[in-house]
Amino acid sequence: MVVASPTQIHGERLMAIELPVIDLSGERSTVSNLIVKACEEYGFFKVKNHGVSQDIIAKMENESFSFFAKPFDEKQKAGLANSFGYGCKNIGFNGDIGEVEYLLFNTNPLSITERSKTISNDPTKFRQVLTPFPPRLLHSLTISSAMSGYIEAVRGLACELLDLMAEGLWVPDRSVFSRLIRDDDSDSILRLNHYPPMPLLCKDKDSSSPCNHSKVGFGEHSDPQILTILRSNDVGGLQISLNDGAWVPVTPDPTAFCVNVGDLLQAMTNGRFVSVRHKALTNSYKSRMSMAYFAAPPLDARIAVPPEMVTPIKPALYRPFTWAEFKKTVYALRLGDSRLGLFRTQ
Ligand code: GA4
Repeated sequence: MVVASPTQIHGERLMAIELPVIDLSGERSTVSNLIVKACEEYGFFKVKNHGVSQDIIAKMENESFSFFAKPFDEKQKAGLANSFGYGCKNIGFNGDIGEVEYLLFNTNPLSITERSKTISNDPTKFRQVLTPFPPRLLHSLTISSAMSGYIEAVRGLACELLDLMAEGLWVPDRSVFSRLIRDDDSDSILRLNHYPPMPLLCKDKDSSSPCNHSKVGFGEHSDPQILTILRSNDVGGLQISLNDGAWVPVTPDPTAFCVNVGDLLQAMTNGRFVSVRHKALTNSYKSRMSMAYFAAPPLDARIAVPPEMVTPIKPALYRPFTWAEFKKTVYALRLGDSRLGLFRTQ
């Protein structure tokens, strides 16, 4: 791990470190130990030789680019800003705002089957359909074949990583985490984010020094689900927060996936893995595009720690809860609010 000296930019301490890069083609037990170490120390790591074909990624990225290149009113037809569908600047339901436009999709395989009936040959034609699965949100989108191929591939990667984590943690039931994602009722989602270029702003108009205030694309938060598999183009912007409050910029690498622990995985590992806060800043002259797969369990899944991870020395940190209960709390709060603390046993 390379740790360079911290730099101070406009009051914010930035630390230049590189996240662990884990080569999935390595020897299995070595790989699983490296993953566990990264999840404990950083809650974030990158994977290479991940098995997701560049063709699948490129097709998905092209579709996303052509969608975001459309005129605003056409994009708006793709759905509602406050449920699944297209959104611009507004994040969640409680007034959070960022310099981002996005598409949110429910990746439930049953909904995909339903949606694929309406797949169009024009990949830019995402349009709204009604999902027949109450009590989920009613609005959903058609999913193209490139998108379902991508979702399948990243779901497979998420499951493989979760199995490696269980192995590295010596949990006897090796599919204890991945089972939740493989479930047909998994509440996993895919988010496509587009951060348009934002010219740098200067707070002090009279200052002669160069301006360097990147705008916040997606504010500081932790991911509520189990695991996030993020892929971005070659434009940086993602930063993660270290314990001491320093922000670490993550170097973009379009050939790798950036993986991070979500709140549920922190709870299911009894706090051994950390769900780390992160944010995305805009670039002053280039578009940043990211595609995040948030691997989540079914709504009625009970989130609990495998019994082997609870000992008299390390008693259960969180009470058992369902994903539905946790998700309700997440959506009742602001983006940057901490939620896991509300589920602690003591
Ligand atoms: C953060 C991670 C995912 O992007 C997301 C976000 C969700 C949303 O945009 O609708 C939330 C945010 C995220 C956490 C707090 C709540 C919910 C916006 C918000 C203010 C889709 C998710 O699952 O949680």
